[in-house]
Amino acid sequence: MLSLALAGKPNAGKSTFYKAATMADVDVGNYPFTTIDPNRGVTHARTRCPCLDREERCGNCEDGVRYVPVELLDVAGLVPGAHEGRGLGNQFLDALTDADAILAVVDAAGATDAKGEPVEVGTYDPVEEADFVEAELEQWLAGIIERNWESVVRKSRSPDFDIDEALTEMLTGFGATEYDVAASLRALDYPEDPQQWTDEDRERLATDIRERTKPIVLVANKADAAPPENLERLSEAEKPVIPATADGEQALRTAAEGGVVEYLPGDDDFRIAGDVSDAQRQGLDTIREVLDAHGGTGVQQAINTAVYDVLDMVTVYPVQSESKWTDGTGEVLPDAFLLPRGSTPKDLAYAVHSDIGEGYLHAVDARSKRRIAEDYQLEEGDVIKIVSTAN
Ligand SMILES: Nc1nc2c(ncn2[C@@H]2O[C@H](COP(=O)(O)OP(=O)(O)O)[C@@H](O)[C@H]2O)c(=O)[nH]1
Ligand SMILES: [Mg+2]
Repeated sequence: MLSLALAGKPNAGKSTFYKAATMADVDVGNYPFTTIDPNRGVTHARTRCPCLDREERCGNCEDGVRYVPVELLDVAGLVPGAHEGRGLGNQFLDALTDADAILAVVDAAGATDAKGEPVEVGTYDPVEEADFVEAELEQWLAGIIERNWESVVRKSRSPDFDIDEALTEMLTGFGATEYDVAASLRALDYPEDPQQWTDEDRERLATDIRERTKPIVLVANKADAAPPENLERLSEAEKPVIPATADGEQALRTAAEGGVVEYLPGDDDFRIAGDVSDAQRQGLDTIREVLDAHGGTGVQQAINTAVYDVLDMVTVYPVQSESKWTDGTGEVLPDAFLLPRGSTPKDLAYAVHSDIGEGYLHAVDARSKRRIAEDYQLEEGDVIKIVSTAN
């Protein structure tokens, strides 16, 4: 499953975001290290269900709104100097190696300082930490490369030395593939001989590998309490920035669960459906201000930005019957897979099951009922029947 990790300093609202996005119970509070072990849960990317192109809803969506499972990790708060082992530094950074992308959460209200200690709003500038997560990650990675360089130099004396191989071996723990390393070495100009590499060469490698393997979406949280000026300045960061209210999302999901409001994660509005007290109404009005200003609470938007924009995934629906869009049991559009754009029907076959992939014969587009080419690039919302010797 695709995996996203929440990162940022203590008290930015990571656990609140996690809890809202997964609706699971975790500790939330004003303690720097409330979350000691990485919390793993399931959240969802939101997309348009293909059943909207048919007469009846499939039963696996909310009236055409489809939620596709994505793993979400809530990791311990990061403090400046984490790459040197400060706070729970190394544990934190280790937890991030599993992630395909990072949601870097900042307290846009500026109600907590660089270490995550509560301060008076307006006395700390959150823009200062807009690049904080990648800086820590890159310095950490640069340290790993530095410490392992001796062994690369040693290996380089062997006649069958291959720099791609040596670096892949070193960086695989960080989630870098052979392909990432090759792309990095191509993008940047390096001395042939590892002994000639400078500290700057190693730092550039760390930066480039981080960009490739851990792209970041900045979540400007506590938008409900943030001066608009902070949000504006944060939005100038060189990565996607999503204003959000994690606790607003949590309140809406809780209210929706209790039947108090009609709201689906990612909606740009909600409707009050039950009895609410004056205090509740006031709370809901504050949340609505964020929705009006930013088109949602930002929680779903941040997840979707990571999945569909930054990681550039498409949602594809394998079926067994191209006429009914069902699986073997008659369920309509039972599964949705997230695959990188550019994936082919055979890639989908492998994602369903390695046996199906190995026995792949051809695929049929369930909309046109036509056979599709082996090199066809799957598109968002494709419904595909795979014909394989294994099914
Ligand atoms: N005003 C406001 N407060 C929030 C929001 N999200 C979280 N908080 C509060 O920020 C504090 C820290 O939240 P928590 O999720 O524990 O932060 P973590 O340390 O990053 O996991 C708690 O008091 C939350 O209620 C938000 O969107 N708006
Ligand atoms: Mg926490």
